[in-house]
Amino acid sequence: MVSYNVAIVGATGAVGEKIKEMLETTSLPLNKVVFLASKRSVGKKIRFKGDFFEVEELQADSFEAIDIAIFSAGGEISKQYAKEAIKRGCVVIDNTSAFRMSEGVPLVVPEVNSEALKQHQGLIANPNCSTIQMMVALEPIHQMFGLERIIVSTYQAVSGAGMSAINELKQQAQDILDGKEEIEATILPCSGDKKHYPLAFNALAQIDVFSDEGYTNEEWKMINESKKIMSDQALKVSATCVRVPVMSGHSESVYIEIEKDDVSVNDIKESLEKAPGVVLEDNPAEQIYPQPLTAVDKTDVFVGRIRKDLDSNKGFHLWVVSDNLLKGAAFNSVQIAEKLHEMNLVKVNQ
Ligand code: NAP
Ligand code: 3JN
Repeated sequence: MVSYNVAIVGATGAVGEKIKEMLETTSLPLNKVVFLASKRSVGKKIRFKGDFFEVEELQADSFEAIDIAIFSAGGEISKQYAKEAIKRGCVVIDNTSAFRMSEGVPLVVPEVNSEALKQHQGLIANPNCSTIQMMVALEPIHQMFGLERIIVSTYQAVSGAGMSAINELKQQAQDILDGKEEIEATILPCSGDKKHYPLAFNALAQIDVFSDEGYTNEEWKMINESKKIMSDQALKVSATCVRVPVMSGHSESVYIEIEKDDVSVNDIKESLEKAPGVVLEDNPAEQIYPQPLTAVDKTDVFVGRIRKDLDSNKGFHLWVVSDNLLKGAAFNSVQIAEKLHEMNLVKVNQ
């Protein structure tokens, strides 16, 4: 029986740690897993399925005899090393934005467009976390009633910005509770930008750097990736992305306009109840609605607060929550690997 050698690139990071966890329970037959990171982490021990493994330094020849490489070490590392991995016969699943919009690179959410995997030429892109959970929630509605417009506002957890941002928020919260007057901010809202603001007890309407038309890069990712995944360049999409002081679990307030007339809230709920990867949590009478604290460590996308718009017959509002490090990144990547295996789309190197 086939079994795969898998490499995690960025194994010591916030996403890499979760990829390791997802590989501990995957249905993918594994021969071995190799943990790669920068020189700084060489020799660090990683516990996997009860055994300890040393982190190795990422190098081009790390990919000799690897079948599947899951990259999560930033776009520059993907641009430098994905081709080295592919040259050595690997299929690369890339968690960064480096190739998401490249022609010929499938951008895949398995519940939505796993058929696109058949087109892969060694590289598959994993979408942005905020896009993934929105696509899982909206695809059943898209299929049943057509979709014309999406207007989304996100409430994104700090874990989406990596380990150093998580540590910064914890320190700020502690310093504020300790009554310190100077609160240090050196990373958020965006590590490469000119100014930094505290996130603790705050909300920052900036994720990634500002770009064209006053939108940030995170907002452009949601706009462009949604159109590519749903194969609909005419889909109207707009986004406002906001960082909130939540550890894990992105929340989204999503407004949609559908194509069909006379669709009820119950019709929308029925389409979601049957949908793969979606859990409906919607009972206002019992105060039941999705929350990041209850979504964390789960691989599903939770949907609630479904309401018809008061002015538009084709407009609906939804509240969509998911664990950004799982369905938004690690789980989606491992699901892609499982699908590639099921569809016989991995070349085995040994
Ligand atoms: P993180 O916690 O800062 O971890 C970064 C990882 O990259 C660490 O393992 C780090 O290794 C490794 N790395 C950095 N420089 C390297 C180098 N020169 N060579 C080899 N490895 C290197 O960041 P994260 O939150 O896990 O995110 C990592 C990347 O994943 C992001 O940059 C982004 O592209 C992607 N991401 C995607 C999503 C999504 O929406 N799908 C969400 C979050 C992140 P050391 O520990 O040795 O430094
Ligand atoms: O901030 C978040 O909640 C998600 C962040 C994702 C991210 C962070 C740094 C670089 C990405 C991404 O996946 O789009 C990237 C990137 O690869 O561009």
